[in-house]
Amino acid sequence: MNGEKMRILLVRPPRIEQAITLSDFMFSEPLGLEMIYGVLKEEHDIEIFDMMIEGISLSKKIGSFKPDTVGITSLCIDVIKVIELCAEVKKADRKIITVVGGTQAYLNPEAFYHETVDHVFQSTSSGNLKFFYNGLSMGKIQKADGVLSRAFDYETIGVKGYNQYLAPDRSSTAKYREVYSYFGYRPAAIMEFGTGCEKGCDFCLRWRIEGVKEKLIDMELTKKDLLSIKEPTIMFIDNDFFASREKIEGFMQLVKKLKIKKNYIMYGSVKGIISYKEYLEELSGLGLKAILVGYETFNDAEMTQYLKNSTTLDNRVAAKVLKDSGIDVWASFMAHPDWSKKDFEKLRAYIKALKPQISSISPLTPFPGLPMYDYYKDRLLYKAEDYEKWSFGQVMIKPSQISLRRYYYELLKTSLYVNICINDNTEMIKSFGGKNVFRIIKGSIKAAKKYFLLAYKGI
Ligand code: B12
Repeated sequence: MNGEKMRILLVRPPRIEQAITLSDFMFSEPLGLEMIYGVLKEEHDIEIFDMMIEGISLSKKIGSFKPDTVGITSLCIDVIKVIELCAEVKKADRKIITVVGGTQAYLNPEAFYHETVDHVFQSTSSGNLKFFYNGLSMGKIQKADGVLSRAFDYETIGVKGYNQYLAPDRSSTAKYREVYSYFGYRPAAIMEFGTGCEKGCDFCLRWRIEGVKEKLIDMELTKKDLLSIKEPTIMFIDNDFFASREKIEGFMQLVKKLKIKKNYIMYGSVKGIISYKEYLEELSGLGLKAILVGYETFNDAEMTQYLKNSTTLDNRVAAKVLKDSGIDVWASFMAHPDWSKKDFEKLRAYIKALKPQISSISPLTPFPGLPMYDYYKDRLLYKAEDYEKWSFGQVMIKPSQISLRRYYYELLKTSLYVNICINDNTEMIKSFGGKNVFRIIKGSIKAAKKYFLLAYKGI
């Protein structure tokens, strides 16, 4: 680098009050920002400011840190907040350069085309990060691949690539790490073993974010990262840890070789769990505690509509295999907009038969950009730009069989029934400890209150 060392503040926006979020259940570290930190720390003075935890305002932080540039990460529901934060930066000092990145910048960069946002990182790699920030440090705005700059009328430079999985520097969030958690496991870190997903489910954004090809992350990077994690629990954010024999065996060999003993949580597809069931016992012995499985629905026509590539019978087989392995199942289901009261009853009965330890039920969300968005366009309750509504927790499609109020009521009733009446809660207290269970209950009450209000208002 030939320019001056810059002061870079990386920000994760606070949780917004309006959105239905998983808040107290899942609260992971800002892995993307830790990666940016890892790439730029040698050449610049850089700090992460996690507003999900911090008590002070961004302007106050700007006053003490005096950044030259502020970079903010984003998810779908954060758009309005991120733009407000950029306005706060510019109000503090117009010369501070604002940069936005993250999942939402990848999926929908146009959302950030605003006078207070100078640059949008649609895709990120160590190459474009170094090139862009080193340019800034020399006082130049350079056209960089994957970066959309207001100065160039958001012209697309280069080919839109996927975000590169970079080595995170986890010390960058040292002061926050105690709080990061995954459900009952606290503290917990997150990492990824392989990117991409070959399943191609219709409703899912994840293979669109990471690509349709499963690729293992560089083993040296993974090894170093695994060894650097101090937390007793790691949640793997891979879309399907059970994607291939090579992947599962690679993981098992690695943790055995490194003699790492931790709790692991993974996503697993129903097909993968059934195909590779012979590994479950050994994985459990190595520390695999819970698998997040998308069972989605009790209805095979919907499974077909979702291009799920598995059936409701497969779900039952996977549930049985998992029950025998002793690994907990955190299941997710999607409420179809054409469900009647009877369908919700069928879902409750189905969940009772599958008996996962935890069930989450979200309304089907046709996220803008998915083919499903066009299909349901005429029934949408909100506009694509109502960013705070796209939380995957809010009902977005007008129900056809029952009123919206009744629909929320059924969602709430089903969540409470399956998680309180069906699950064995003393088992949960035994494995998570009273304090963690209290945190989860507090979170559930908060989420239930929001659903209750929506049901009451019927909007
Ligand atoms: C971990 C995770 C979380 C964590 C934290 C994520 C975070 N960034 O802070 C927690 C648990 C808090 C969370 C919460 C939510 N999440 Co979430 N989450 C994930 C998950 C599992 C992994 C994300 C991740 O860490 N990826 C890896 C990192 C490295 O990627 P990345 O952040 O994109 O970073 C790369 C680049 O984007 C870039 N980058 C990132 N930030 C910045 C900033 C700058 C300045 C620059 C230059 C570059 C840059 O650098 C990285 C290197 O390439 C994904 C699913 C998945 N497997 O992808 C869902 C996912 C991202 N979440 C999703 C959703 C919907 C949510 C919630 C709204 C759910 C809810 N109803 O509560 C909430 C919203 C949080 C809030 N604001 O309150 C959706 C996102 C949809 C969207 N369009 O944004 C996803 C895709 C899951 C899904 N449903 O398909 N989530």
